[in-house]
Amino acid sequence: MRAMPDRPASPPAALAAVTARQALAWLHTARFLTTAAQLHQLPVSAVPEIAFVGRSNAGKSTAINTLTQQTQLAFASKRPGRTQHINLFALGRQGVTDAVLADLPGYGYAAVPQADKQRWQRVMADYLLTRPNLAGVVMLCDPRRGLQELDHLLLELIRPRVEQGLPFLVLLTKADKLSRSEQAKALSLARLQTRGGQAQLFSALKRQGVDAAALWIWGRKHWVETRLEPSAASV
Ligand SMILES: Nc1nc2c(ncn2[C@@H]2O[C@H](COP(=O)(O)OP(=O)(O)OP(=O)(O)O)[C@@H](O)[C@H]2O)c(=O)[nH]1
Ligand SMILES: [Mg+2]
Repeated sequence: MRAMPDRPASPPAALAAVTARQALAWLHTARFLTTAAQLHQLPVSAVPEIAFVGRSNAGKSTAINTLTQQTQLAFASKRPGRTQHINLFALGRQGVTDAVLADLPGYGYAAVPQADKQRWQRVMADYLLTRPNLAGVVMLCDPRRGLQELDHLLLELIRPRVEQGLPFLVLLTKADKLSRSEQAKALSLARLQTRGGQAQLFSALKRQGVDAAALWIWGRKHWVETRLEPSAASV
């Protein structure tokens, strides 16, 4: 029988030792990389990419701005449907890109023409199913609305990739608008609905859940490194 490659069973020590402060300092290096209306316009890349998905107005762009501690990196707006392209942001020091954040257009905004909606849903589905360097998906959900039909469709769509190990996190945004007991209820419901998946509360306004989300994103960078380069991780 062939010997199993010598892979670390638990996260490498370097990852365990990282503090939220370090993860946030790394996220602060974010800069605009590119924007694409269609999948084939995205650069081919081996760098781990973490996608932010969710209904229009859920708070994706605001979460990216909060996590990167930049006020206007991603375009956040009171008007739903503002993010209409896939916007990529590069992370890494000294001009070296070691991860990418992807801000995806929100779905479910009623005022968008049906044909545009369908085209976007197709682009997003293709992106989530085929992007080879996808290293994590953060689904943002306003807990006052809860996970809705399109969120469930998206969950079903990516379930096979999640079952194969693609990390997935639900961020319940705008937590500042809920009481403590409403927060607890929303959290347990989201965990139930994602069948025990990872979910946490997040508020850009109160900076709630920011450290944990930053550490989760940092972990995705490492996760791909250890999976793509097991021999490098064991030397
Ligand atoms: N109170 C509160 N409001 C928030 C929070 N996060 C986002 N918002 C508000 O929610 C609205 C929508 O936020 P965006 O970040 O633009 O939402 P989006 O998901 O990127 O929306 P699309 O680009 O349309 O898909 C804005 O008015 C934000 O100020 C939060 O944590 N607390
Ligand atoms: Mg947006």
